Amino acid sequence: MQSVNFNALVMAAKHVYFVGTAGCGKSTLTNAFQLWLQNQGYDGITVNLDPGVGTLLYAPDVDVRDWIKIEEVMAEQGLGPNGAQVAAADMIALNIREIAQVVDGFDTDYVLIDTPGQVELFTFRQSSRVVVEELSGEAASICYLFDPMLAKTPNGYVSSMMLASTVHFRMPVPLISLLSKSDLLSETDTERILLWGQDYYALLNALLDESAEAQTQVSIEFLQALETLGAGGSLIPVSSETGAGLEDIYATVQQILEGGEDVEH
Ligand SMILES: Nc1nc2c(ncn2[C@@H]2O[C@H](COP(=O)(O)OP(=O)(O)OP(=O)(O)O)[C@@H](O)[C@H]2O)c(=O)[nH]1
Ligand SMILES: [Mg+2]
Repeated sequence: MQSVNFNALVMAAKHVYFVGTAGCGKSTLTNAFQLWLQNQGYDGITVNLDPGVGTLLYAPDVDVRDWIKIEEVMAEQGLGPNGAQVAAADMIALNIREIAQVVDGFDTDYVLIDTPGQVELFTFRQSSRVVVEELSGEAASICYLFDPMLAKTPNGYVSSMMLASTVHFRMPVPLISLLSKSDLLSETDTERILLWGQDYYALLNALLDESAEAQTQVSIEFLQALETLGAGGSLIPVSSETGAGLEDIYATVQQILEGGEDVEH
């Protein structure tokens, strides 16, 4: 009879991908969450998956730019920045076994993965799915960051829900929705946004109150479809600035990937 190594399953590092639209706070949160983990006595390494990033505010433990640099792809293949990003995404997938070996070489509780700002690249390229499967397998989870300025209006909130649902649809791994940079929102705005995540009718009413424009009608149709599909759900408000919500990210990832058990330290 085949035996299962439960110890290996429990001790495996948990992988968290930070995903979201350009400038929503992925890199800052990757860094803030690593520091938070370290302050709590846990180990966490960071992986930069963006071959096009110029300067990062933290020094990643594993950096995809050691394999692929966007400027070199542009020069060698005669591509513009966007075409080069697409080519680079495929090149990362081709090198992913080697990158995964380097990541696996770290003895760590958490692997925090900072993804490129072009969320559609991560979402729609088959190569990204290969990267997640090869790098993380069963240990993968995604933190999807809602941009606070977009999530503030009912129409923007539904658009963000659609993006998060698309990411979830394309990447069949657990997805945790975060309200990013919550320190930039007033308490009233934060409460309103959090209510929309918990109460379908509150969001529907907010959409109806917002305007009678055609755009709102479209949002309502989308919202109804998302509700039927069981998409959406509560957001965790977080801030890399104040540290709010970082503990909640930790608790949720533990809950999802390890059935609520705390890592030993
Ligand atoms: N007030 C506040 N500002 C933040 C927070 N997180 C990030 N920022 C700021 O938002 C801007 C973008 O942050 P990044 O972390 O670079 O965002 P990103 O999603 O990695 O950006 P791209 O990789 O370019 O898509 C920077 O000016 C950050 O200082 C936060 O929690 N609170
Ligand atoms: Mg970034």
